[in-house]
Amino acid sequence: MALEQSNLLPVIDRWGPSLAYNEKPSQDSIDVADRMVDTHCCFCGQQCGITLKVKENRVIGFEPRYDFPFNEGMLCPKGVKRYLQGSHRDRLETALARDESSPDGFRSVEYDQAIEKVASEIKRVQEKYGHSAVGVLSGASLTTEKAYLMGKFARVCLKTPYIDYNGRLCMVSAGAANKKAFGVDRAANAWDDIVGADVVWISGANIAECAPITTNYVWQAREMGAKIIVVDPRITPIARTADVFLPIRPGTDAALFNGVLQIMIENDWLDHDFINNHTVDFDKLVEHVSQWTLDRTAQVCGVSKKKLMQAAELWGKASSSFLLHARGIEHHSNGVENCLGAINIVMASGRIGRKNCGYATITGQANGQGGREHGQKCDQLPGARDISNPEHREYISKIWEIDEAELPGPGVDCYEMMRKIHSGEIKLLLSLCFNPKVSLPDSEYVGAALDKLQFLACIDFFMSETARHADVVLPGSLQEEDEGVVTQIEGRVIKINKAVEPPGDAKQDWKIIQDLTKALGRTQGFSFNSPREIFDELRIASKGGTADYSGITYEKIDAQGGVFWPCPSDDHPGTRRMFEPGSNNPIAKGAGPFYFPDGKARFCISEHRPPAEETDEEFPVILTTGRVVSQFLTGTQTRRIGPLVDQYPEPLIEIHPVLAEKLGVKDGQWTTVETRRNTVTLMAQVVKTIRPDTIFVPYHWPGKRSANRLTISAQDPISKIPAYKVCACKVYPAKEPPHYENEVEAREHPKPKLEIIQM
Ligand SMILES: Nc1nc2c(c(=O)[nH]1)N[C@H]1C(S)=C(S)[C@@H](COP(=O)(O)OP(=O)(O)OC[C@H]3O[C@@H](n4cnc5c(=O)[nH]c(N)nc54)[C@H](O)[C@@H]3O)O[C@H]1N2
Ligand SMILES: Nc1nc2c(c(=O)[nH]1)N[C@H]1C(S)=C(S)[C@@H](COP(=O)(O)OP(=O)(O)OC[C@H]3O[C@@H](n4cnc5c(=O)[nH]c(N)nc54)[C@H](O)[C@@H]3O)O[C@H]1N2
Ligand code: SF4
Ligand SMILES: [Mo]
Repeated sequence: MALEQSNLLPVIDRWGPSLAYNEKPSQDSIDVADRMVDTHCCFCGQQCGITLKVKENRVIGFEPRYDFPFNEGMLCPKGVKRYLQGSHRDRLETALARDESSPDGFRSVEYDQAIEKVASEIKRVQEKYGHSAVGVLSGASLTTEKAYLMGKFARVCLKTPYIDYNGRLCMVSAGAANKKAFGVDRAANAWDDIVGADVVWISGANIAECAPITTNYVWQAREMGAKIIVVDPRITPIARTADVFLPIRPGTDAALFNGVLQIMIENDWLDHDFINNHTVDFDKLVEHVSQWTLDRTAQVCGVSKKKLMQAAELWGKASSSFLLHARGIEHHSNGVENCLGAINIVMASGRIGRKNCGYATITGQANGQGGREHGQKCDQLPGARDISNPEHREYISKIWEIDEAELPGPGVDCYEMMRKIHSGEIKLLLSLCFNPKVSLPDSEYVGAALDKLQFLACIDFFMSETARHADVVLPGSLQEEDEGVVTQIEGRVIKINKAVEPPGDAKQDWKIIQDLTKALGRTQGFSFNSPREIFDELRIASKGGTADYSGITYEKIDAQGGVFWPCPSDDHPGTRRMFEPGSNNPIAKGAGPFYFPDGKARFCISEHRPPAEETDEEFPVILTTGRVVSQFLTGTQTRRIGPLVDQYPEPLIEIHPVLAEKLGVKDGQWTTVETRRNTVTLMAQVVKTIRPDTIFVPYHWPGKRSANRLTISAQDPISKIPAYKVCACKVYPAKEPPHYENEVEAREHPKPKLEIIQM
């Protein structure tokens, strides 16, 4: 697409030349490092190895790190430029308190006073309204130690059931489906099993932009003769090179998988031995999918019968395969069913638990995997234990040295917490590593909830859009300012190493949380002196759970270049491939490889349900949302990194020429998208790489450019994931250009004043 440079002028005028956002850009290029720190990228779940160049207390650059086997030195643009954020002038170096008389709404305050203020508000609210009037939001970009601490902090210190995390918006549909089918939630294989597979199936994952290193594995597989099947409403870069591309109608993946399984059954492309010996309930599924005839599937999914047959035949006849999916099938009001559909075609083929026979969801955030295992989910305790299970409660209560009766029960998902704020049940919120104002659907409702709170405290290193609603903002730590473990996309536990100290009054997040416990006078169980001490407790807490880390140590991670969980004892090397024949686990106890008492996997019916909001005469176009390569999530970090902004400065509306023509929309012109919730006006990008009934808008921007002003808050009933990938909209040429100038942009927030004002 040729976007005229002049169309972008308002953007460039407003933001200035890219490197201007960093304090000493010209200095950086000539500085010589005095230390090199091997660590990992702070952004996506692939967790590429990277070496940071450090001078004094400043990260000044990076070197590729070839010794980490996953990426072998390769990085995407975000990994290359991440080092620029640490010295950004917007970095929060003091605590801030709301001050309406200040031009930017906040003033700097002493850190200790800010902690006292948050603690006194927690006490006040809990004394008046009870413990559960306080809620906690947490994040999967945090290290596992911090995630563990947050779960313990909410339940033991605050005594509230209301904690949930941003992974709720991410991989929970896959997690729930994996637990239903396999009894455990982790990628079944390491990525090297992709290379050598006959067929690679990729559904709803834009790997070139969102998991770029995964592309390399797929290409290596293709070099060795693999056929590639891609299912996506857009011709993504990987789809351009696919052998079979199915341009699916958004929201119909369960139907597609059912249709493929039906073809497999009709042609007997099944592994009967595997089905008979290692699974249950295939019969029920056979009956269910019989309704998914080729005609019906093609009609519901909006793809040709020929392509469906081709995909089913390639998959059905293969002798080895790897199926990958991501949010494209998970961000739906029937996201769990979609994932079950994917798992069903894997299990019917019997191609799991062996070399080059694999299945995985592509995790999202840096610690998307580890962050969903150790108790910051509303219904979970460490080791992927269940907070409603009496034995699990008893075990964790002992470790936390509390009476089991004191341990709160399950809470609610993070969107339900917003509803509870509206209904007045939750009055105070503490948010760490979450930017719900931009990331949750129907964001007007979310903003109104944040403003309704009696008190909001945020811990962040930048002034996020959510933090702008806060009463107190506490300056937290960047990834390179702390150590700890994360679990990357393959289930490999790796070590993040500290490169620099947090600047000014900023502190490691775990220290801030412990300072709060001190100020609350509830320190029992919160006297950790380091992440290592937290990890040592976490190891014991996870012992015997499905996500067993008890045999993992920092030293073992260093020695082995990472340890795959489960790793149940000191002499255990870790588990690279799950579900291998003969493998053992704490639930099956030798009965079989899957995590159920009989050791068998479960076929579960994957029901097709239409999207929560279907198109109609008034809103005839499907809106789907997602990502671009140079921006990350709500953009608080990447919108501050000049070269990444330059790569994709503004959200664009991807629209097919046929639809554009019909609606009078032109390339590079301001275009309005309207849903039942709100409107957004952005520039159109007319491309042939999208279905003509669908538009795509990336969601990394706040305010009036935020895609989440448009999205619907419908959720999957099981996983509670929001349906970001489908809602109904109308699209028309904008009546006038949008006015963004008056909205407070993250990057326009001036550095907090340095003088310390008494609170
Ligand atoms: N550059 C970049 N990389 C990232 C991130 C980022 O923000 N930026 N975020 C990380 C995180 S947290 C995540 S969760 C992952 C997300 O990684 P992905 O899931 O790969 O990314 P998305 O863009 O959300 O959506 C993927 C694809 O789903 C397609 N899609 C939409 N609706 C449907 C549907 O109904 N069915 C099917 N089959 N496909 C559909 C979209 O066209 C899109 O190409 O990326 C991680 N990596
Ligand atoms: N429309 C639409 N909406 C979506 C999606 C979509 O595809 N479409 N995708 C969803 C998905 S998959 C995801 S994962 C969510 C992400 O949604 P969020 O988690 O809300 O997004 P982030 O940008 O990661 O916000 C995290 C905040 O924490 C801060 N932060 C990051 N690391 C740390 C840390 O270590 N310590 C501290 N103290 N702060 C930290 C960042 O500066 C940022 O302000 O968005 C979801 N929203
Ligand atoms: S964002 Fe992901 S793919 Fe890019 S360098 Fe970081 S970890 Fe690697
Ligand atoms: Mo995500």
